[in-house]
Amino acid sequence: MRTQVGIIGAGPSGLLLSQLLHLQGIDSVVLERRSADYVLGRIRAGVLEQGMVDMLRAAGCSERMDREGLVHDGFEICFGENRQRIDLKKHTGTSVMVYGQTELTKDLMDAREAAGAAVVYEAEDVQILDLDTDTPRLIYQKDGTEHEVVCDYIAGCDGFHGISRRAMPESVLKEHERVYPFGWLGILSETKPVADELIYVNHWRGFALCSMRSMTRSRYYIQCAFDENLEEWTDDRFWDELRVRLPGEAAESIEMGPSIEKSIAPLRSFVAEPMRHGRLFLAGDAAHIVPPTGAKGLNLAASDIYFLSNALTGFYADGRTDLMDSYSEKCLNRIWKAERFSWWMTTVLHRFPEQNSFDRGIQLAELEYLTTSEPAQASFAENYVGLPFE
Ligand code: FAS
Ligand code: PHB
Repeated sequence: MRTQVGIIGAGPSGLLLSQLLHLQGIDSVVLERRSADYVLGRIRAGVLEQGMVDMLRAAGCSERMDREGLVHDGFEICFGENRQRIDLKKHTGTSVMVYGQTELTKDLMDAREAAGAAVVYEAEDVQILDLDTDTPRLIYQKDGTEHEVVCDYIAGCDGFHGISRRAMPESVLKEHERVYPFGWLGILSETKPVADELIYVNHWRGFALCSMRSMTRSRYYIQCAFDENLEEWTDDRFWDELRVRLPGEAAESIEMGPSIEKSIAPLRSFVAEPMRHGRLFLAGDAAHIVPPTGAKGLNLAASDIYFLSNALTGFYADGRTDLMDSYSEKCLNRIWKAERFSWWMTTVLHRFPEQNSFDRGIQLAELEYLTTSEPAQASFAENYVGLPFE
């Protein structure tokens, strides 16, 4: 098979890139090692920055999001007896969209299928070959047969555990990482959300977050040990611990019900540099990971794909290579600012096992300053809604 852009991974990054290239008349093939159902079964992000919303509209995949998504102008931060709303709209003039990653991935899958796109699911043992030539190749196994895709360029959209980052020469690749000593235990339930907006909680027992997917489907998280055993967390135990951590009024009014999904996510900050080597471009989780506290992971994938789709379009439409040359630097400039914000939010809202009384005092001072200073809230808000794609 011959294509212009070979894309590894059919998560949000790979599918969004494929759809945007298609609209510019650029051909791509997407190779995904899992089934479509498996990809859709992963419950992940819930909050979209305006930049991602704009990208989905540009991709022609926003009709259901615009119909079912929830526009949120702010959210609450709670610590001790304090509850403070951060007014995103007032400070930035913009909002965020609550619409699950599962839903937007489904919308992208449907759009690719409607366009007759070459998205190969259950493509096993994908390998990158001849990367240092003008015609790099992807080979993969499917139904017991080896297949080949000859490309001009390869987009590594295969997430943190994918193969594309490992195809970068060790002499070139630099990795930066911080692993946090805790995880997030999350559940999804067909229950009315406890509030109309998100509630982030710093509690002495640990972090908690009240989120949602709709006004009838809630998403809750509590901080847990990084090596927590999911089997030991019955629904009842989860609800009891969540309610201990919530402010009284919320704890009293929360609607509880059976979990329809329950999982533990590890928390890490990670950046791989550079994000381009020759004809290989890394995008999304393949190149960076943030702790989900700041709701940045999926939204960083959006800005990567914005820069990469523009670079590839510039090349095929006008023979430009300057946007390809500046791709990595442009992405990393925005990535590091999101890494900083996500690290800061995680550091301020979570209980660290080794935390001493000074650390706790600093955390409370950070929260006290944020919740009593308008300029501090304005700075926080511009990071939360997403810094510009520039
Ligand atoms: P993805 O990991 O989504 O997709 C990569 C795709 O590549 C996968 O489908 C994978 O199967 C495929 N792949 C991997 N190796 C391959 C190979 N060798 N060959 C072919 N295909 C291969 N972000 C938030 O903003 N908020 C959250 O609450 C949040 N929660 C998260 C919870 C978890 C458990 C995880 C892992 C991430 C979470 N994230 C969250 C971040 C998440 O949303 C990512 O940012 C987002 O999925 C990034 O999308 P992709 O870059 O497409 O990577
Ligand atoms: C979610 O709804 O899954 C969610 C929302 C906000 C976050 C993290 C996760 O910061």
